[in-house]
Amino acid sequence: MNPMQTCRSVRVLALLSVAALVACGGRNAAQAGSGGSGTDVLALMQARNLTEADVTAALKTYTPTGHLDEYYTFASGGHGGNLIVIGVPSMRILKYVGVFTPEPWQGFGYGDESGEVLAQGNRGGVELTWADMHHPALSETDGDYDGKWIFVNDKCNPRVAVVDLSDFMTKQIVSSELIASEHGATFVTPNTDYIVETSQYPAPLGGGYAPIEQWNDKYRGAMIFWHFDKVKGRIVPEESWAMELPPYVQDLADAGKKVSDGWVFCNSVDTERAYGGILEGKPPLESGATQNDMDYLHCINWRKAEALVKAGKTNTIAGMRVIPLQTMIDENILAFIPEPKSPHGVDITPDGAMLVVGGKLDTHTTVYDIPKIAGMIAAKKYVGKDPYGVPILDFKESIVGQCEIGLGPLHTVFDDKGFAYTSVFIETVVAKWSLKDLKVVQKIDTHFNIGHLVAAEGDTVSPDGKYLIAMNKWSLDRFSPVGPLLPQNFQLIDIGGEKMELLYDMPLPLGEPHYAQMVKADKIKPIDVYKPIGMNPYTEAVDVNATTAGKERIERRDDGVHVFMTSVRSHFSPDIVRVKVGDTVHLHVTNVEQARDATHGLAIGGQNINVSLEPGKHCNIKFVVKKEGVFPFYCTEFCSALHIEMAGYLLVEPK
Ligand code: RUQ
Ligand code: CUA
Repeated sequence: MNPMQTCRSVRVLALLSVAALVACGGRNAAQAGSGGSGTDVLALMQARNLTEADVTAALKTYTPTGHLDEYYTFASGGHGGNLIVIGVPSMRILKYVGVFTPEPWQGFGYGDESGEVLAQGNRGGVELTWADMHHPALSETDGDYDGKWIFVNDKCNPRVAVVDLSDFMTKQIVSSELIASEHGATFVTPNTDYIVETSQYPAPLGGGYAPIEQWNDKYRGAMIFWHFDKVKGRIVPEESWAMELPPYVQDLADAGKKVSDGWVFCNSVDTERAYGGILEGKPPLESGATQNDMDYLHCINWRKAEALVKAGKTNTIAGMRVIPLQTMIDENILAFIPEPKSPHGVDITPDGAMLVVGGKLDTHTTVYDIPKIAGMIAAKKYVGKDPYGVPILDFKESIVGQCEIGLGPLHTVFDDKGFAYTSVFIETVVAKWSLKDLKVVQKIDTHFNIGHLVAAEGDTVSPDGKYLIAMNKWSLDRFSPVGPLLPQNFQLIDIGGEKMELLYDMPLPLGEPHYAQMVKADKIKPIDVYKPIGMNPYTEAVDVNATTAGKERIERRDDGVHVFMTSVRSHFSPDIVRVKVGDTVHLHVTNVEQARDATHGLAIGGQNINVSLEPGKHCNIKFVVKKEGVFPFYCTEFCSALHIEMAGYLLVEPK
């Protein structure tokens, strides 16, 4: 060991003895500092080739058994169509929540009413079992996360889902045929009145066909404002509305807050209105859409738009009330501002006064001055019009300035000390910069090719400035190889100190997650068990078919055989169910347990049925028995020593 290492090791020892001192309340400080354990740590460090920085990072993230995490991170599950719940700083995965995709462990989509929720997401009569989830958004009150719901989107088949954080279950999926794809979703207005969903690739509004050569006239974008009812905890499609936008490829969006409350901003690419056609002698979209130096930042006064909807100034397309583009222009609701080449992220500062745009092919982040923009729009200080007549503000007049950040800035999040953190894709770093003078103060390498990033409460009115996760697209040599398809790499970074410090690499072997939300753990208050017994999570009331112990029965009715069943460690009652081929079986199962974690599962062979019965939960399962036979059913959760014995028979007799 060289003297340098010795010196470092002594410091680590000191660090460890402080940690030990804290841990044992100072009682055995002397032993902890000088005993055998210290020497073991040094040996361990050497054996595992760990540096002092490694040990410090370990101390900042290691979470002993029984200790809970400080934050929850809700990450999109990308192509998995599910939501991933991760504890921070431990980076332990706590749950996958089935959203757009069946999830067998939760019984989501395998027999009970969850199938109806999933089916709400079918479009045009096509059953969809995957999604491209991008941007989860937590519900907000006054611009701060309130921990009640989280909304997620599907970019490919434009849909929005509501996940209830009281039981971490998907309660609703909505979708409109108005648009054919989306990306600027989901973003909530500061009091969760609306969940914003913006189209991405233009198409004829409401579906249907138009030749692509008629792009300029027949293809359009749109922004949907899904109204959220906070009492019911559901989106109300009838109270939702949309606005027509020109056929530029609209990208990310963000809702104003505080001084900018009432505004929504949205990026676009492809002001050239290129649409590809490689074999038809046209440039591919990637080059066709990047001819111009500037694209258009859309500034939308949604409060004014809402008033127009109430005044009935809408057309109805695919069942959705839509404000026509011309009305948007006439009423001064939509204005454009040039924004540097191929913009991507648009992120509003915690005070609501500034807007940061990252240009994928630019070396700057551009910072816009929202109150000034609002003033210029009110005064109609426009310098031009786009081909559709949308007024344009002057670029230089609209900005505070630009920060020289590096090649390929994408997304920006904030801390509580006036700093912004931008993911820089091509340079593959997180750049920390000051909102005061727009100067970079530090860059930290990511491994590799960072896409989105998330900071603790980093897109609210009061960021915490503690942790940041770089959500990297590539992981190359970071993990043991698993074939050509590699996991994503979530890198936890400490942003609490003056310098950013890398703490932990977490492989995420599922889909390509795009964005996440990180919320203080004490804001999330899930229930322990369903109470009272017999609760149906979808109606949020005791189910009319809920059964109590002693009332179990089988009734043959006109619409089929109704089985009123209970589950309790370690049996189902009834445990023998006799039906005939062709019968419709209605299984009404109540888990009458109230002990925390006493979950049972109910799987029936040959029927594609597996439901999850958390304590107190009631499930209604309906299926038709198609062939005669003997079908064992059993519990799929190891609930007790006699779990294997928690079984029964579905006996299907011939007709
Ligand atoms: S967003 S990084 Cu940038 Cu949908 Cu994917
Ligand atoms: Cu109930 Cu296993």
